Amino acid sequence: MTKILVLGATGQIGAELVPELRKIHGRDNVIACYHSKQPSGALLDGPVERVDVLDIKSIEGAIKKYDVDEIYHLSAILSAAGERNPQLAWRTNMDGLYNVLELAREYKLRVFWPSSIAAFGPSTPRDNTPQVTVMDPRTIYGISKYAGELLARYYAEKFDVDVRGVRYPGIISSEAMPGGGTTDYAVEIFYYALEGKKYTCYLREDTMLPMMYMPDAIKAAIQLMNAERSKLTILVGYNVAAFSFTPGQIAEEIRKHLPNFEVEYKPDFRQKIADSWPRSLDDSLARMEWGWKPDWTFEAMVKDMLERLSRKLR
Ligand code: AKB
Repeated sequence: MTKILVLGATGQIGAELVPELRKIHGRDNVIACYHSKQPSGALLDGPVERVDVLDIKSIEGAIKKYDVDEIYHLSAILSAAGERNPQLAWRTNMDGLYNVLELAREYKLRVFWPSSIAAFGPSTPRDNTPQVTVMDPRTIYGISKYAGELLARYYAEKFDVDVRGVRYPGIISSEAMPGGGTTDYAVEIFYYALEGKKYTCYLREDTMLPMMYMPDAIKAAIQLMNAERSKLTILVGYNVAAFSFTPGQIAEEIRKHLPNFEVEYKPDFRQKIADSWPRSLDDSLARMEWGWKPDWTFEAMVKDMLERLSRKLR
């Protein structure tokens, strides 16, 4: 029986990862940890705990209380929000990870910790971005993700901590809203379309970014955690890809279902961030080492999002 702590459970990924992990490991074995955002919905169908990732004693308290074996550490301040408060983003993202890794070392815990395409930067090749390439992040979030990859790998090599992770692209989901990311438009746009409102997109119409539907993001985390450790050469920061699209292309795809949907484009500070990220990713290492393969296509994701959200908004 594996006891799992999910830090950042009320965030976009956590809200869907917790129910999935509970299906696998049992309701009472997956503890949904939150900080500022209160848990609701399915998260309340099992244990919940308030944990501050900046307070090592607070995390340690939960580890001892539930006799934890694994941590999924998802708490982070994303790219756009990080630019509004870089000091808080650095502390949350770096000190939070450091605390988790220190406790993993001490209590011999396994850890999943995601990095992001934000770890790349303007001098990284933007198409089919290789696994190993120029790392040149320019946002505080991206800098914390790249530094985090190095720190996590250091803990793996120096202290034999079993820490693993992927570099997520933008994640699209129908359950929790993303918050403070540059790729958030790809979720917001669906709500406007379904409410019959015109959407003003903060990125240019032709801004291509790699994205992924939530079921694949969850599958990547669980599959990587189940992989045989001896087969993993890099442990953290695996590129994982599903599809890439532009705001213009997603608007067009939505219009196949809702023909009157209108979008206008008013790029803001997030354009510069998006322009520094890859357009597509080479995820062949993840495919080779732990069998990664996405299930969802762009077209199927758009159809499913519209169906799910229209039921939710009814
Ligand atoms: C963001 O936009 O900041 C995140 C990410 C790509 O990591 N969704």
